[in-house]
Amino acid sequence: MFFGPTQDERSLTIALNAMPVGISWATLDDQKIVFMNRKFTEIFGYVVGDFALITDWIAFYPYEEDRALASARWGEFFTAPSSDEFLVQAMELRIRCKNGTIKTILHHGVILPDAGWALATFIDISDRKRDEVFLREAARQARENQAIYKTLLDHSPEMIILSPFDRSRRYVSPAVVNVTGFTQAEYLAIRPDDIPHPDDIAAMQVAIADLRLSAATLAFRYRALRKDGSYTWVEAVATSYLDPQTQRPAGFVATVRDISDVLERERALASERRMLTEAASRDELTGIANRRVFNQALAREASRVSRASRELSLLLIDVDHFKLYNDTSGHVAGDSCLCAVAQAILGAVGRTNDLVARFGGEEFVVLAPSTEAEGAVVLAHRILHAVAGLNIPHPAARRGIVTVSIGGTTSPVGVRLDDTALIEQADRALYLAKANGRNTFCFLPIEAL
Ligand code: GH3
Ligand code: MG
Ligand code: MG
Repeated sequence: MFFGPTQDERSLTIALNAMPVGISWATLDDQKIVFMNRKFTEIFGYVVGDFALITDWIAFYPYEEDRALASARWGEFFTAPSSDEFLVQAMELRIRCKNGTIKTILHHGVILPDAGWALATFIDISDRKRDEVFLREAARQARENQAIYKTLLDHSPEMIILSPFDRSRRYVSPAVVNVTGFTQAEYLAIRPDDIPHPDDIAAMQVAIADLRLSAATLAFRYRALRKDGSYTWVEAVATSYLDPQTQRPAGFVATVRDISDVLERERALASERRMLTEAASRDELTGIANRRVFNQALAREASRVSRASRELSLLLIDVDHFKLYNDTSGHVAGDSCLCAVAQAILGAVGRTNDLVARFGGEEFVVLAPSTEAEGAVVLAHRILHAVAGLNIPHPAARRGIVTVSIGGTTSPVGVRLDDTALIEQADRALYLAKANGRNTFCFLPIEAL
């Protein structure tokens, strides 16, 4: 009985079984493990009898370095045995349990040579170890992620802003200096409301209010303050992010890029487009509307006249003896003469609804919506006078100056016309005007069918 009196052995067994650490007890003379407390069995699954000798136990250390450590620490006593109590220093070991799993253990020992026994304690620190490894790995991953995010943010050519709605922890990426000229610190020191141009604040606040209301992505343009005090046009694409607890939008992340180049290009394109449409609708020589515009206007007005309450009139104007003018004065003078005639016709036509166009060669047209026959006659005479009033010398003509002849027609209300009917009738009237001696006006109505 190594415990001494029976009563003491029972008490000690109860006491050791109540301990929250695993305890094994061995006798020194025969090197046998004679006792394992309840916790020991709970940790490892082993019971007394699973090992013949203390030294067998070491076979359950799966790692060589742990075996070496345990042998060295315990061996210190055996290499220089003393009669004093010998404490085996704490060590961390991995031990294979009866069911094959490996546990990490904090292991102490005490040898009492006088009494002839050795006691070993085992604290299972597997969970703590696992947590430590997990935490270390999590911390490593967090550091790695942080490095990745930082690289992304630092090298993004677009300026990235993080802006919580409570205005705490605002962030701006280094590209802020490219867009605004401000450094990150300078930019963050500016009140958010002082960054957009005063005229853009209202629109921006509306966008931010929308982001605050629901998780969304919005794009908006504004003029952003630059360090030199000027403003540059930028486009922000902002997405709200949610508070993980409340699941409500807590702020927004925005990428902001300078779009002054883009706007410049858009403006240039728009003005080019305007110029092109204008060029496509203008007669190159005289600058007044061309045949294309006239055709469109005629188609539109002819289809409307059947529903309209007023007539549609058309005047066809042809310069008299213009071939002779070219022959005597030259083509260059002919061109300027056509320009002058075009301007005279334009000046004679008062109403903005009336369209004056070059029909082709030395022929012009006036399309006059809501103009009845009487009105067309008045208009024609005004044009005759205006052209004659130019007093452009035309030695080969009977009157000695450039004149025009005009054929006019008017469609009655409620008649459905095809586009060419008016032109053909005006052309007939023009022919009559020529036949009547030129510098005159002839009118042929379109009879209601
Ligand atoms: P009429 O009084 O019968 O109309 O005689 P006209 O000589 O005016 O008639 P015609 O149709 O025979 O001649 C038209 C001339 O207009 C022929 C052409 O050389 C000239 N012409 C047409 N377009 C232009 C132009 O753009 N510039 C110049 N300089 N002349 C043009
Ligand atoms: Mg002609
Ligand atoms: Mg002519």
